[in-house]
Amino acid sequence: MMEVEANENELIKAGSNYLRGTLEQSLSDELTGALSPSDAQISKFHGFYQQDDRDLRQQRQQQYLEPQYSFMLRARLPGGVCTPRQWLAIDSVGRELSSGSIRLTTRQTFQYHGILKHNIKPLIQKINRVMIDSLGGCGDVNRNVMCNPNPVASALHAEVYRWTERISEDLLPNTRAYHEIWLDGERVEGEDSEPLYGETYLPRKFKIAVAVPPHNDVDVYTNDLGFVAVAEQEKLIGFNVLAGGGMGTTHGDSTTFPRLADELGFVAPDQMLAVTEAVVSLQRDFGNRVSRRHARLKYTIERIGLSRFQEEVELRSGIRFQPLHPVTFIDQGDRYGWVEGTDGNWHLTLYLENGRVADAPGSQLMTGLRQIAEIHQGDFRITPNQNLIVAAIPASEKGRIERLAREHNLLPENRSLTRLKSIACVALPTCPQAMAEAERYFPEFIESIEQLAAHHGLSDSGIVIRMTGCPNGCARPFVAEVGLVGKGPGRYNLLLGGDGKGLRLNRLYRENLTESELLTELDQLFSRYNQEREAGEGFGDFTVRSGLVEVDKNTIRVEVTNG
Ligand code: SRM
Ligand code: SF4
Repeated sequence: MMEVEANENELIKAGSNYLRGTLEQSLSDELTGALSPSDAQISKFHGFYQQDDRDLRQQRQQQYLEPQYSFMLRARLPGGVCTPRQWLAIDSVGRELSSGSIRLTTRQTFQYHGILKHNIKPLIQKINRVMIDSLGGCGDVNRNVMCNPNPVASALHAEVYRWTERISEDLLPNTRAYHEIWLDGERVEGEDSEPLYGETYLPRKFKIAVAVPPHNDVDVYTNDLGFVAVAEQEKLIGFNVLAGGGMGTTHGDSTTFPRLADELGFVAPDQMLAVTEAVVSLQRDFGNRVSRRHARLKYTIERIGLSRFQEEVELRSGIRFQPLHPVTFIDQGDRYGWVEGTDGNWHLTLYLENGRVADAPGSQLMTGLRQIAEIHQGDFRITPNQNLIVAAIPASEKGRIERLAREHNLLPENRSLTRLKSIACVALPTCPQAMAEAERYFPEFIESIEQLAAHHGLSDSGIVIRMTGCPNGCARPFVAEVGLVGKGPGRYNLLLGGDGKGLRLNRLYRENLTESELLTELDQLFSRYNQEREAGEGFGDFTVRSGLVEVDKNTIRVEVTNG
């Protein structure tokens, strides 16, 4: 039911006739490259965002031209898994209908940038031919469901992945609008309903991840809803359920904050969907529909209290949480190079800096992946750290795949551990929220860090560094050992104290620093770390132990779950 007071987005959703809005009229309006303002909101549920090239904004304004509008489209790809055939289609679409690159994201899917309005429909139709859609890629619904992708314990991973897919399917919007508008599906009057979401969908985006310990590459505690797989003798027995994580904040607004999810309890695998639906329906009914800034589940839980939230989940799902099972996480990054699964197949994790798959002089990444897809018989898995795994390779094919990967600069070789563990968000020039550079600037920044580390004899210590162009937190900077969060052009907040496992929030150390100020600070910190660290102590742990930052006990999850 609509609340009396509601923000603009709620009214747009309510008036959209289950996400149709006037999208078709907006698409056929040839006078502008843009959509109408309300359709630009509705389009997100269909997986695409209206953007404009920020590098060109001023110039176009001076020429009295409208901004250089184009669209970013984000696909739905549960667990980041796709087949070589699908990859070949993803590649062709990237070349033909977007800006010519593919961007792997921190939630294990891919995006295209620079799509012109008239190319949106052909693009969606093309990916649909290989069974990929973009429904719920963005918008106030469940987003791409993440799942730990590097399957050493092959059978366990396969089972967990199947649950990931089921959650993703279960939470898809029911509306036929996507099929009608993009796939020329039949129009059936009066047939729409949204039994779970309702006609105003959720108050805000909703994110789910499933982790398979001991790896926390999905940063499970940063999700609205998290599942931690518990196995006995490599057989799945259930999940620890977590709720209320999130990263996004607003500079200068202390009512917004990053938050790690709380642990609710343990459930059996076949109880997972009921618990998921209960949490989603609770957020639908209790989430803040007045202030979008405070609309995520983390604020709902803070407002109604964890114990009431937990009771409501139990009541709605008809499931009583059992005590948590102890689990241990050891890292939050990707495991590069070759890994052998228990089924005898091999998996090769490639390195794609900040997830950008493109061809450039001397670095034909996109072509390399295409050539691998042409011969590969297993599948591909996009990782939560913007990389790609060539998965399920028989031993006999290892040589051929590795040769292609090496020829095209796709292997992690010759990169520092810190570079391999670090990520940055998209930011400029496409992201409308960016206050500072991230993806474009990060490689150069890491080079300076590598020099500093070498100077202090720290070349071997892989530090998790994450940079974002604003405090929305798309590269999950608040669980990094070093978080760099854009504050303004060329300026960043420096946060320290993550544990390298995604189980502890970091803390603000210095504010609004320029690059040279950042490097001066890090120079001093590295010097102390080199001299004062204890054996085996990570950089984040060192900054906390030595009192450089004070970490609030509520922002640590390690004590509860470590077995
Ligand atoms: Fe994000 C908004 C990119 C993962 C928190 N995010 C955006 C937009 C769409 C900007 C906008 O509002 O118009 C960015 C598009 C940039 C571009 O040009 O492509 C954007 N987010 C990304 C991606 C592509 C970053 C990346 O470098 O990979 C990631 C796509 C994920 C996906 O495939 O679904 C991405 N965003 C995240 C994550 C990480 C995660 O989910 O694990 C977060 C932090 C976790 C969280 O949600 O709390 C995140 N993005 C946000 C927020 C802040 C939400 C909040 O609760 O305050 C926004 C802004 C918003 O929603 O209003 C945002
Ligand atoms: Fe854009 Fe900010 Fe997300 Fe970076 S963190 S992609 S700048 S919204």
